[in-house]
Amino acid sequence: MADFEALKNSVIDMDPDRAVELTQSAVAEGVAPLDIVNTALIPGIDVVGQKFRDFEYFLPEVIMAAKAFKAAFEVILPQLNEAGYEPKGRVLIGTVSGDNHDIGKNIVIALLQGSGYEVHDAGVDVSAQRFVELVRDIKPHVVGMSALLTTTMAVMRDTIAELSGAGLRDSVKVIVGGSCVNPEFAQKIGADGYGEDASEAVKLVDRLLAV
Ligand code: B12
Repeated sequence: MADFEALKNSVIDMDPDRAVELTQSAVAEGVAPLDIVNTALIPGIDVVGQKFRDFEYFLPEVIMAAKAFKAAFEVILPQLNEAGYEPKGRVLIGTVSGDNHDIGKNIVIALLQGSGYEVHDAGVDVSAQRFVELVRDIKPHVVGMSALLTTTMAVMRDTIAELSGAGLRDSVKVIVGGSCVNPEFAQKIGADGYGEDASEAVKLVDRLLAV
Protein backbone atom coordinates (compact mmCIF):
# COMPACT_ATOMS: atom_id res chain seq x y z
CA MET A 1 0.00 0.00 0.00
CA ALA A 2 1.60 3.29 -1.13
CA ASP A 3 2.49 5.51 1.81
CA PHE A 4 1.39 8.95 0.60
CA GLU A 5 1.86 10.51 4.03
CA ALA A 6 5.50 9.33 4.21
CA LEU A 7 6.13 10.61 0.67
CA LYS A 8 4.60 13.99 1.50
CA ASN A 9 6.78 14.12 4.63
CA SER A 10 9.91 13.22 2.66
CA VAL A 11 9.44 16.47 0.69
CA ILE A 12 8.74 18.45 3.86
CA ASP A 13 11.76 16.79 5.53
CA MET A 14 13.99 17.64 2.51
CA ASP A 15 14.96 13.99 1.92
CA PRO A 16 15.43 13.34 -1.84
CA ASP A 17 16.61 9.71 -1.36
CA ARG A 18 13.52 8.79 0.64
CA ALA A 19 11.29 10.71 -1.79
CA VAL A 20 12.72 8.76 -4.73
CA GLU A 21 12.49 5.42 -2.89
CA LEU A 22 8.84 5.96 -1.88
CA THR A 23 7.91 7.21 -5.34
CA GLN A 24 9.56 4.21 -6.99
CA SER A 25 7.68 1.79 -4.75
CA ALA A 26 4.36 3.58 -5.39
CA VAL A 27 5.02 3.36 -9.14
CA ALA A 28 5.94 -0.33 -8.79
CA GLU A 29 2.64 -0.93 -6.98
CA GLY A 30 0.84 0.54 -9.96
CA VAL A 31 -0.38 3.75 -8.31
CA ALA A 32 -1.54 6.26 -10.94
CA PRO A 33 1.24 8.85 -11.43
CA LEU A 34 -1.13 11.78 -11.12
CA ASP A 35 -2.35 10.44 -7.76
CA ILE A 36 1.24 10.45 -6.53
CA VAL A 37 1.65 14.07 -7.62
CA ASN A 38 -1.69 15.30 -6.31
CA THR A 39 -1.91 13.31 -3.11
CA ALA A 40 1.67 13.45 -1.86
CA LEU A 41 4.09 15.72 -3.72
CA ILE A 42 1.98 18.85 -4.14
CA PRO A 43 0.61 18.74 -0.58
CA GLY A 44 4.25 18.35 0.58
CA ILE A 45 5.59 21.35 -1.33
CA ASP A 46 2.51 23.34 -0.27
CA VAL A 47 3.46 22.78 3.36
CA VAL A 48 7.02 23.90 2.54
CA GLY A 49 5.69 27.10 0.90
CA GLN A 50 3.57 27.75 3.99
CA LYS A 51 6.52 27.18 6.33
CA PHE A 52 8.59 29.60 4.22
CA ARG A 53 5.90 32.26 4.55
CA ASP A 54 5.69 31.65 8.31
CA PHE A 55 9.49 32.05 8.70
CA GLU A 56 9.67 28.47 9.97
CA TYR A 57 11.72 27.42 6.92
CA PHE A 58 14.37 29.59 5.29
CA LEU A 59 16.00 29.53 1.91
CA PRO A 60 18.28 26.48 2.35
CA GLU A 61 15.31 24.39 3.52
CA VAL A 62 13.17 25.48 0.56
CA ILE A 63 15.94 24.67 -1.92
CA MET A 64 16.50 21.22 -0.35
CA ALA A 65 12.77 20.49 -0.27
CA ALA A 66 12.49 21.60 -3.91
CA LYS A 67 15.31 19.14 -4.69
CA ALA A 68 13.42 16.30 -2.98
CA PHE A 69 10.29 17.29 -4.91
CA LYS A 70 12.16 17.41 -8.21
CA ALA A 71 13.89 14.07 -7.60
CA ALA A 72 10.54 12.36 -6.99
CA PHE A 73 8.93 14.20 -9.90
CA GLU A 74 11.67 12.97 -12.25
CA VAL A 75 10.77 9.36 -11.34
CA ILE A 76 7.15 10.07 -12.25
CA LEU A 77 7.60 12.22 -15.34
CA PRO A 78 8.03 9.32 -17.83
CA GLN A 79 5.00 7.60 -16.29
CA LEU A 80 3.00 10.80 -16.61
CA ASN A 81 3.94 11.06 -20.26
CA GLU A 82 3.04 7.41 -20.90
CA ALA A 83 -0.29 7.92 -19.17
CA GLY A 84 -1.04 10.60 -21.76
CA TYR A 85 -0.80 13.25 -19.05
CA GLU A 86 -1.94 16.56 -20.46
CA PRO A 87 -0.16 19.54 -18.91
CA LYS A 88 -2.46 22.31 -17.66
CA GLY A 89 -0.61 24.78 -19.87
CA ARG A 90 2.81 25.85 -21.11
CA VAL A 91 4.84 28.45 -19.25
CA LEU A 92 8.10 30.13 -20.25
CA ILE A 93 10.01 31.77 -17.43
CA GLY A 94 13.32 33.56 -17.12
CA THR A 95 15.26 36.13 -15.16
CA VAL A 96 15.65 39.33 -17.15
CA SER A 97 18.83 40.53 -18.73
CA GLY A 98 21.51 41.95 -16.41
CA ASP A 99 20.13 39.87 -13.54
CA ASN A 100 21.56 36.50 -12.47
CA HIS A 101 19.37 35.82 -9.42
CA ASP A 102 17.61 32.53 -10.02
CA ILE A 103 16.71 30.96 -6.68
CA GLY A 104 13.21 32.47 -6.58
CA LYS A 105 12.60 31.74 -10.27
CA ASN A 106 13.61 28.11 -9.71
CA ILE A 107 11.16 27.76 -6.84
CA VAL A 108 8.40 29.21 -9.01
CA ILE A 109 9.32 26.67 -11.72
CA ALA A 110 9.26 23.74 -9.26
CA LEU A 111 5.82 24.70 -7.96
CA LEU A 112 4.40 25.29 -11.43
CA GLN A 113 5.73 21.92 -12.60
CA GLY A 114 4.40 20.32 -9.47
CA SER A 115 0.97 21.69 -10.10
CA GLY A 116 0.90 20.25 -13.63
CA TYR A 117 2.35 22.88 -15.96
CA GLU A 118 4.92 22.26 -18.66
CA VAL A 119 7.58 24.82 -17.80
CA HIS A 120 10.41 26.01 -20.03
CA ASP A 121 13.27 27.61 -18.12
CA ALA A 122 14.89 30.39 -20.16
CA GLY A 123 17.59 30.74 -17.50
CA VAL A 124 19.04 34.03 -16.33
CA ASP A 125 20.17 37.21 -18.07
CA VAL A 126 17.43 36.88 -20.71
CA SER A 127 17.08 39.85 -23.06
CA ALA A 128 13.79 41.18 -24.42
CA GLN A 129 14.77 39.91 -27.88
CA ARG A 130 15.55 36.45 -26.51
CA PHE A 131 12.15 36.28 -24.79
CA VAL A 132 10.52 37.10 -28.14
CA GLU A 133 12.52 34.36 -29.93
CA LEU A 134 11.54 31.83 -27.26
CA VAL A 135 7.87 32.83 -27.40
CA ARG A 136 7.96 32.23 -31.17
CA ASP A 137 9.60 28.80 -30.72
CA ILE A 138 7.86 27.46 -27.63
CA LYS A 139 4.45 29.15 -28.01
CA PRO A 140 3.82 29.38 -24.27
CA HIS A 141 0.45 30.35 -22.82
CA VAL A 142 2.20 32.38 -20.14
CA VAL A 143 5.53 34.21 -20.03
CA GLY A 144 6.98 34.86 -16.57
CA MET A 145 9.77 37.31 -15.88
CA SER A 146 11.77 37.54 -12.69
CA ALA A 147 13.89 40.50 -11.51
CA LEU A 148 15.57 41.21 -8.20
CA LEU A 149 17.64 44.22 -9.20
CA THR A 150 15.92 47.57 -9.57
CA THR A 151 18.35 48.30 -12.41
CA THR A 152 16.91 45.42 -14.46
CA MET A 153 13.19 46.06 -13.98
CA ALA A 154 13.02 48.12 -17.17
CA VAL A 155 13.79 44.97 -19.19
CA MET A 156 10.31 43.71 -18.25
CA ARG A 157 8.74 46.77 -19.84
CA ASP A 158 11.01 46.41 -22.90
CA THR A 159 10.07 42.74 -23.28
CA ILE A 160 6.36 43.56 -23.31
CA ALA A 161 7.04 46.27 -25.91
CA GLU A 162 9.07 43.83 -28.04
CA LEU A 163 6.32 41.22 -27.80
CA SER A 164 3.81 43.83 -29.00
CA GLY A 165 6.15 44.91 -31.80
CA ALA A 166 6.46 41.30 -32.94
CA GLY A 167 2.67 40.87 -32.94
CA LEU A 168 2.88 38.28 -30.15
CA ARG A 169 1.50 40.19 -27.19
CA ASP A 170 -2.08 38.96 -27.61
CA SER A 171 -0.99 35.33 -27.80
CA VAL A 172 0.48 35.19 -24.28
CA LYS A 173 -0.26 36.27 -20.75
CA VAL A 174 2.69 38.08 -19.17
CA ILE A 175 3.39 37.81 -15.45
CA VAL A 176 6.15 39.36 -13.39
CA GLY A 177 7.72 38.76 -9.99
CA GLY A 178 10.84 39.18 -7.89
CA SER A 179 11.50 41.22 -4.80
CA CYS A 180 11.98 44.58 -6.57
CA VAL A 181 8.66 44.36 -8.43
CA ASN A 182 5.17 45.13 -7.13
CA PRO A 183 1.58 45.04 -8.43
CA GLU A 184 1.63 48.76 -9.32
CA PHE A 185 4.72 48.32 -11.46
CA ALA A 186 3.18 45.26 -13.14
CA GLN A 187 0.09 47.28 -14.01
CA LYS A 188 2.14 50.27 -15.19
CA ILE A 189 4.11 48.22 -17.72
CA GLY A 190 1.01 46.43 -18.99
CA ALA A 191 1.70 42.96 -17.53
CA ASP A 192 -1.26 40.67 -16.92
CA GLY A 193 -0.32 39.92 -13.35
CA TYR A 194 2.13 39.97 -10.48
CA GLY A 195 2.89 37.12 -8.08
CA GLU A 196 4.42 37.83 -4.71
CA ASP A 197 5.73 34.30 -4.18
CA ALA A 198 5.76 30.88 -5.80
CA SER A 199 2.36 29.77 -4.46
CA GLU A 200 0.86 33.05 -5.64
CA ALA A 201 2.50 32.49 -9.03
CA VAL A 202 0.69 29.15 -9.38
CA LYS A 203 -2.65 30.69 -8.34
CA LEU A 204 -2.09 33.56 -10.77
CA VAL A 205 -1.35 31.26 -13.71
CA ASP A 206 -4.37 29.07 -12.83
CA ARG A 207 -6.53 32.21 -12.76
CA LEU A 208 -5.18 33.65 -16.03
CA LEU A 209 -5.65 30.35 -17.86
CA ALA A 210 -8.94 29.66 -16.05
CA VAL A 211 -7.91 26.10 -15.08
C1 B12 B 1 21.09 35.30 -2.93
C2 B12 B 1 21.37 36.70 -3.44
C3 B12 B 1 22.37 36.85 -4.37
C4 B12 B 1 23.14 35.68 -4.98
C5 B12 B 1 22.28 35.11 -6.12
C6 B12 B 1 22.40 33.58 -6.21
C7 B12 B 1 21.39 33.03 -7.18
N1 B12 B 1 21.79 31.98 -7.86
O1 B12 B 1 20.27 33.50 -7.31
C8 B12 B 1 24.42 36.40 -5.49
C9 B12 B 1 25.41 36.36 -4.36
C10 B12 B 1 25.07 35.79 -6.74
C11 B12 B 1 23.91 37.81 -5.67
C12 B12 B 1 24.52 38.74 -6.50
C13 B12 B 1 24.15 40.09 -6.55
N2 B12 B 1 23.21 40.70 -5.80
CO1 B12 B 1 21.93 39.73 -4.70
N3 B12 B 1 20.85 39.03 -3.36
C14 B12 B 1 20.63 37.82 -2.96
C15 B12 B 1 19.63 37.84 -1.79
C16 B12 B 1 20.43 37.73 -0.48
C17 B12 B 1 18.57 36.77 -1.79
C18 B12 B 1 17.76 36.65 -3.08
C19 B12 B 1 16.93 35.40 -3.02
O2 B12 B 1 17.31 34.36 -3.59
N4 B12 B 1 15.82 35.45 -2.28
C20 B12 B 1 14.97 34.26 -1.99
C21 B12 B 1 13.99 34.01 -3.11
C22 B12 B 1 13.17 32.76 -2.77
O3 B12 B 1 13.13 35.09 -3.16
P1 B12 B 1 12.83 35.88 -4.51
O4 B12 B 1 13.97 35.80 -5.41
O5 B12 B 1 12.26 37.19 -4.14
O6 B12 B 1 11.69 34.98 -5.20
C23 B12 B 1 10.37 34.81 -4.71
C24 B12 B 1 9.40 35.90 -5.16
O7 B12 B 1 10.00 37.13 -5.44
C25 B12 B 1 8.68 35.30 -6.33
N5 B12 B 1 9.24 35.41 -7.66
C26 B12 B 1 10.52 35.47 -8.08
N6 B12 B 1 10.58 35.51 -9.39
C27 B12 B 1 9.33 35.45 -9.87
C28 B12 B 1 8.84 35.47 -11.18
C29 B12 B 1 7.48 35.43 -11.39
C30 B12 B 1 6.96 35.44 -12.79
C31 B12 B 1 6.59 35.39 -10.28
C32 B12 B 1 5.13 35.40 -10.52
C33 B12 B 1 7.08 35.38 -8.98
C34 B12 B 1 8.44 35.40 -8.79
O8 B12 B 1 8.61 33.94 -5.97
C35 B12 B 1 9.87 33.56 -5.37
C36 B12 B 1 9.65 32.38 -4.47
O9 B12 B 1 8.73 32.67 -3.43
C37 B12 B 1 18.99 39.26 -1.98
C38 B12 B 1 18.46 39.93 -0.72
C39 B12 B 1 17.09 39.50 -0.37
N7 B12 B 1 16.85 39.30 0.86
O10 B12 B 1 16.23 39.40 -1.26
C40 B12 B 1 20.13 40.04 -2.63
C41 B12 B 1 19.80 41.21 -3.55
C42 B12 B 1 18.64 40.86 -4.47
N8 B12 B 1 21.02 41.35 -4.32
C43 B12 B 1 21.36 42.58 -4.55
C44 B12 B 1 22.50 42.99 -5.29
C45 B12 B 1 22.75 44.49 -5.36
C46 B12 B 1 23.35 42.06 -5.90
C47 B12 B 1 24.59 42.36 -6.72
C48 B12 B 1 24.49 43.56 -7.67
C49 B12 B 1 25.73 42.53 -5.71
C50 B12 B 1 27.04 42.98 -6.31
N9 B12 B 1 27.37 44.23 -6.03
O11 B12 B 1 27.67 42.24 -7.02
C51 B12 B 1 24.81 41.04 -7.47
C52 B12 B 1 24.10 41.06 -8.83
C53 B12 B 1 24.52 39.95 -9.72
C54 B12 B 1 23.62 39.93 -10.92
N10 B12 B 1 24.05 40.50 -12.04
O12 B12 B 1 22.51 39.43 -10.84
C55 B12 B 1 20.35 43.55 -3.96
C56 B12 B 1 19.42 44.17 -5.00
C57 B12 B 1 19.11 45.63 -4.68
C58 B12 B 1 18.14 46.15 -5.69
N11 B12 B 1 16.91 46.30 -5.28
O13 B12 B 1 18.50 46.44 -6.79
C59 B12 B 1 19.65 42.65 -2.90
C60 B12 B 1 18.18 43.03 -2.60
C61 B12 B 1 20.51 42.76 -1.61
C62 B12 B 1 20.46 44.15 -1.00
N12 B12 B 1 19.62 44.37 0.00
O14 B12 B 1 21.16 45.02 -1.40
N13 B12 B 1 22.82 38.04 -4.90
